[in-house]
Amino acid sequence: MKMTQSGTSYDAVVVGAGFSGLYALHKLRDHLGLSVRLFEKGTSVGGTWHWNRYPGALSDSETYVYAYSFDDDLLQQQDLSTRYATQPQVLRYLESVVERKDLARDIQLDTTVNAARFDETANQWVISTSTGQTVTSRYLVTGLGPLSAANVPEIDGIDTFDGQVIHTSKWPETHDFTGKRVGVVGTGSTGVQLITAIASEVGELTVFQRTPQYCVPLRNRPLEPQEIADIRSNYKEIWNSVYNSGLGFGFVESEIPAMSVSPEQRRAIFEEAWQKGGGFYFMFGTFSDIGTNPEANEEAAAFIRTKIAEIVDDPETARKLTPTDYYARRPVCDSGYYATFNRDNVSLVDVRETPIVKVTPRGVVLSDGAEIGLDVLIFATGFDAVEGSYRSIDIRGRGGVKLADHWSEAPRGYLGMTVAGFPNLFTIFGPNSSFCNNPPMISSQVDWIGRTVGFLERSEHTLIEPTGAAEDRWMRQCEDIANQTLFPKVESWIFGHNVKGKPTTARFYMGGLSTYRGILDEVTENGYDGFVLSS
Ligand code: NA7
Repeated sequence: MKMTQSGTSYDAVVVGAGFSGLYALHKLRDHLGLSVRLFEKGTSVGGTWHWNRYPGALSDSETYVYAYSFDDDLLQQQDLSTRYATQPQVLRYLESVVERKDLARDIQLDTTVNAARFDETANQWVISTSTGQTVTSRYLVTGLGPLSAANVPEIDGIDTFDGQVIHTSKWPETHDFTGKRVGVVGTGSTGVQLITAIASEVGELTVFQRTPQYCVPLRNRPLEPQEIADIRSNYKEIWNSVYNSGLGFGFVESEIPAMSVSPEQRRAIFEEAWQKGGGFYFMFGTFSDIGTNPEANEEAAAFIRTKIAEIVDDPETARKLTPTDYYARRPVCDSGYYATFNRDNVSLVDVRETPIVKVTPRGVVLSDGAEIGLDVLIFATGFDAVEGSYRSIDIRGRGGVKLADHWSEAPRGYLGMTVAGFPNLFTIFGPNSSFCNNPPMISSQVDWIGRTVGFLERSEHTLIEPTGAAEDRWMRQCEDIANQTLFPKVESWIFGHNVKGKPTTARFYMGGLSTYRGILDEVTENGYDGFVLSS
């Protein structure tokens, strides 16, 4: 840090203290010896795991791969007591990283970055914060998270509601739903976790579902001491296989097409996966082509539909819960979701059949005139994904161009981390990053950013930015790969369908983690192919 006439100056400013920002701070400060300031708008570190404190919040990646891989001590210390980690466990893990790596001294909490402008005369970023500070830095690294800007539907009369309104990503410090009439809008990964967790706690629960989901049981459980010992003694092989896989979840991805085996074998493989648990395993560990071949997809979908019919007692409720479209969204994992609807205090409203028309002081009115009395209305309605996190910061690059304008037709970026016209800006998990288990994706990007900044520090160049052509090429590549899958054929946040007015386009690189890492290596080895380096 330097004090200059224009204020405080750092080598790098990092925004966000989640998985991305914490590793970026460590990498830039401790590996490269730079002065770094991290600004975080929350009252504590953790990012997603700070904000999403709703009951039932849990990582769908197995605990041992929902971690940083860069430090053996951190790996050995990680709490592996359960197969999947709950929100408090993940938060504790991130807090322990902050402690062990002595990161807190460079983190400023309760501070929102409002604006960041690239000053072309001084070749630096000028960053202003909610605390009235203006600081400058040579590098700006954003770790805002692809799923952090809440998506709250506009419903007539919502302001008149006498009860409590909550979005799951802004969960209150405390809550007491005992005996209360609670409504939950939304049945994505969040809604499914929340609904299952609170059903036994509330008086009455009404679930407002728009699109039914294919859910596969997670089967969380304590890990046996032997399993923990095996993981701890095999980290090298584990991370090697994670980084050499398509999705980075720690299981072997299937290479067998679903229709290449007999119907009996197929059912047995699905059943085994259903019992083993994990939605990602079910989709990618059973057969190689569930996400790409309509016939294979239908086999998986039909298997799950049969399970719904077996689990749910009331045929009408089962009908409403049963999806008919492709099984091609981010796989939803559950811990007893469908069975929750067998409880006497839980009811399901299909808002495609009977939409919510308004909210009154007493509750929610449906299109058939029915009023559902509520004390609490919870929105599990997801996020303005990827670019949504950037809307609240006024980021301006060369020529004063606003990032929001550069992204008006679609969020654009090269390799998911850099943007044309915005020198030395590194967007961790920015548009068209690799779609896979998040920590290894984030680690791959931060390692690349570290390598790139290290290169700049050693070279005569001071600035790096991608060309517009490289950005276009990357976007086309991401679009082409996505179109080879069934995912764009179904509406979801992955392509921006969930927020009114958002362009629907590829927001992720779906070519697999190992290929993505190979591309990053290649770009570096070819002298930063697609980039302009300048002084
Ligand atoms: P998702 O997966 O976007 O789910 C949001 C849910 O809210 C989904 O069921 C939506 O229905 C529903 N929704 C959204 N807007 C409305 C309105 N206006 N009316 C009724 N229902 C609505 O968000 P999550 O938080 O569950 O998960 C996001 C990711 O976070 C998840 O994939 C993990 O990676 C972590 P729809 O399906 O769009 O019809």
